[in-house]
Amino acid sequence: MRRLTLILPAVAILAVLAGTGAAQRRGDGGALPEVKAVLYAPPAAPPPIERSTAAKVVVELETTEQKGTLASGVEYTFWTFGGTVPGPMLRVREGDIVQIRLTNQATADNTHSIDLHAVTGPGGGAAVTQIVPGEQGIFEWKALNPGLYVYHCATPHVPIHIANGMYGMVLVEPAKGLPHVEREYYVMQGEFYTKGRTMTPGLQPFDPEKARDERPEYVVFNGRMGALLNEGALTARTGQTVRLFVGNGGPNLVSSFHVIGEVFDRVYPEASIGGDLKRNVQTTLVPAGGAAIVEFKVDVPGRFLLVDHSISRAMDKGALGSIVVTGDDRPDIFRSLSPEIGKRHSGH
Ligand SMILES: [Cu+2]
Repeated sequence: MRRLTLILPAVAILAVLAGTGAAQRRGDGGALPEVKAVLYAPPAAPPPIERSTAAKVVVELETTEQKGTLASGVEYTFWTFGGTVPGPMLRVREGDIVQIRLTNQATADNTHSIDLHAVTGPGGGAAVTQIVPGEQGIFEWKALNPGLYVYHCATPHVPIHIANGMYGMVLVEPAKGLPHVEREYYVMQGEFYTKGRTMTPGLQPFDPEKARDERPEYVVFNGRMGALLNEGALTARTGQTVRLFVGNGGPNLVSSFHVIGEVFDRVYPEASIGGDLKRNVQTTLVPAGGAAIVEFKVDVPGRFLLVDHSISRAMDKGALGSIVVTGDDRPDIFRSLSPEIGKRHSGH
C-alpha cells in the first residue's frame, strides 16, 4: 500500500502534463481500415508489413505481475507487457494510426502504464494510461517517424517498473518498408537488481539500493540468463542476411552490443531510419531507453555469441546470447591450420 502513496502525486503531475487545452478533434483513424496487431513472443519479430497504405492498428496489451525464472534456480517476480520480457515487439507502418488498448491484469498489485518513444504526445501515452488493476486505458497515436523505439512502463517509481521487466519495442517501418533480409530477430537487453548475489538460488526480491547505485546482479538478453543460448539460440543458414532489432530497456546501463566473430555490415545507428547507415561496425552502442538495428550476412557456420562487450556483464551477469549458423564450411573465408587446437576449444 505504501507504493500507492508514492504513485498518486506523480499521477497528478502526469495528468497536468496531459493538458486539457489540446484540440479535441477526432483523429483520422476512423476512416482507415482496421488491423488487429498479432503479437509474437520474443525473439520473434513480427513479419514485414505488406500494406502500401495506412491502417488503424489495434494493439491489445495486458500488463502482468508473475513469477518466472531469471536464471537456473533463480526466481523473480516479473512485471511484464503481455507476459514476456521484453514485451511483444509491435510493428506498424509510418502513417498508421495505432490504437493502444492497455489492460492491467485484475490480480496485479500495482498501477501500470505505457510510454512508447515513438509517440508524439504527452508522456508518450503514459499521461493517459495510468491504470489500476482491472482497468483499461485506450489511446491513439499517429506513427509520424519511422524507426525502432522502446516502450516501457512509466508509473512511479519508474525505475522499479522498468527493472522488473516492463519494456519492449515498436518498429515504425518506413512507408517503403525495410530492405528484404532472410532472418529477423528481436533482442532486448535489461538489468535485474536482486537482493541476492548473481546466481543465489530461490525467489529474489528487487533491491532498490542496488538499482539506485546502478549495480545490477544480472544483465541479460530477453529477460533471463541464457534466454538465447542452447535451445533458445537464434538460427540462420550460411549465405543469409540477419537483421537484429536490438533494444535496451535498461533501466540504467548503456550496452556495447557486439557479435563475436561477425562484423555488422550495416548499422542503423540509434535505430534511426532514414539517416545515414554505418557500415562495417564491430560494436554499436545501444543507449538505455534506445535501440539499434544491425544487419550482417553470415558466411561461415558455427556458433556466434551476442554480448554486451562491457564483458563482465556477458561472462558474469548473463549478457550472452547466440546465433547458430549451419551450412557448408567456407575455408576461403575461415579455416583452422591447427585442427587439434580447434577440437579442444569448444567455446567461442
Ligand atoms: Cu508498471
